[in-house]
Amino acid sequence: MGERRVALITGITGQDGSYLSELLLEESYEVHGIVRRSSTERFERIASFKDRLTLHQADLLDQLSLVDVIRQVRPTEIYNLAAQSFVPTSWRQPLLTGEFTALGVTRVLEAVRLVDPGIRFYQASSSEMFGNSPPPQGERTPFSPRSPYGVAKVYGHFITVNYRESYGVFAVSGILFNHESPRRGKEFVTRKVTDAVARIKLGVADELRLGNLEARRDWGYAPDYVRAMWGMLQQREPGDYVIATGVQHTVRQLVECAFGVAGLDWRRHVRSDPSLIRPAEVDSLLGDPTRSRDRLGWKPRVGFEEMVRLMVEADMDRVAAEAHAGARA
Ligand code: F7E
Repeated sequence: MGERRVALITGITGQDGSYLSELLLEESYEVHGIVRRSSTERFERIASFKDRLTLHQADLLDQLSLVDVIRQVRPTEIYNLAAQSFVPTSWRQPLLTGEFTALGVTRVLEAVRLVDPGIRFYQASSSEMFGNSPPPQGERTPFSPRSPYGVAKVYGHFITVNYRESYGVFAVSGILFNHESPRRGKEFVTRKVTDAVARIKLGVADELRLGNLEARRDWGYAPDYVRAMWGMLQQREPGDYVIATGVQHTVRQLVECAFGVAGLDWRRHVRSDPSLIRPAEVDSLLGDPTRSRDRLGWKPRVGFEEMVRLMVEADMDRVAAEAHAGARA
């Protein structure tokens, strides 16, 4: 019998949770996930392998529910990926964002401390914490968040570091820059653009409304990034790591690239919409992945252009299938 490898993932139905589950199943883990009860359940990202997972109802807002699940599952690793993760929503619901994205981390860590401080803990931290700090941003760059989401993530980061220092928990904070895929939610700019390109190309839409085209981001491919999460928990010592490609593009370049894949001229379709401009913007994110390369041996495999092409193609296939199903109905 090998060593027991049991993972518990919060946010398992999200983009990263779904890719991480697949990776851990390949690595022969027993994979458990926490899902919030909801009258409209959304399992499409994990549907094709849901029978290989064990899902538990619990909530980051409910301390005892977390203690109960951790007692029952007795995981060896916990990945805290659940959060209110859409930046614009954090201005509309700053308190709820703080409850999930900030205090939720403490609730999971408290449950770990109570049930078994030997559980290894991964916290999904974010490049949004750097905010206004000039690029390139690395592990030593000061935080200067620009949204209630960014502020909440800074809390999550420091409470993770604090449980490591106070209680000796193997707790790590992965500071991940933007990471995208065909499973990305359609509210985020990459997927919003690739979905619109597919719909415009297939004649079911004509226009795409966007906010700030000059913002710069370091966009990577989500399946590459979940490998780094796992790698952080396999180290001898806990630590914090920036995960990024080290390459930056503007939103405008993203738009050009995605429309280009479909042979479309973006200027004929993209309109600017002032209501999509944020109250405070993060202008320029560019990560320095030196530490993760040197210590984790981590490198991204899929670059920006290839990722955008994969996303446009996946959306074209999906929109075409939907149109076909609609025509038959
Ligand atoms: O925006 C600009 C927008 O919403 C990227 C989350 O995963 O990554 C993500 O946060 C940029 C911003 O991601 C639209 O102003 C222009 O400058 O795709 P986004 P984000 O805010 O960078 C970090 C690492 C996280 O942790 C977050 O959870 O694109 N932009 N026009 C637009 N953005 C959106 N969403 N929609 C637009 O129409």
